[in-house]
Amino acid sequence: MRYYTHILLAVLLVFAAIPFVAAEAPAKEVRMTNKLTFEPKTITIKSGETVIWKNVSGMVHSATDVPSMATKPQDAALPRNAKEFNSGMISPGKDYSHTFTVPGTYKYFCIPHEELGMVGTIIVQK
Ligand SMILES: [Cu+2]
Repeated sequence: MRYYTHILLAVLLVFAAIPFVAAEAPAKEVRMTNKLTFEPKTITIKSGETVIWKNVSGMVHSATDVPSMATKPQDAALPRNAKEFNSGMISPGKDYSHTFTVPGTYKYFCIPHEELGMVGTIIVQK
């Protein structure tokens, strides 16, 4: 009888844990490529979701949304009240994550390749 009680307890624990696992949405992926692009270039997420930038190229990139660092003002934009973010240099094979909690449109760029057109957009919905 004790044996079955233990199994029952184990099953209950597994089911109790599922909502916690499901509550955390997987990060949306943006790849940084050898073609000096963010792929996809534009993504739409929901507020509270996380974007993970993966450097799948052989060179260093960044994901930067700091208007004062942009060569062209239109390459960096944030909703009012949103915090700037900057991955710094991401080496080949490395990644960087940022969680977006303020809805709106974010335009960001790669520091070494902004002038070569390496820019992206994230639309965060409520
Ligand atoms: Cu780049």
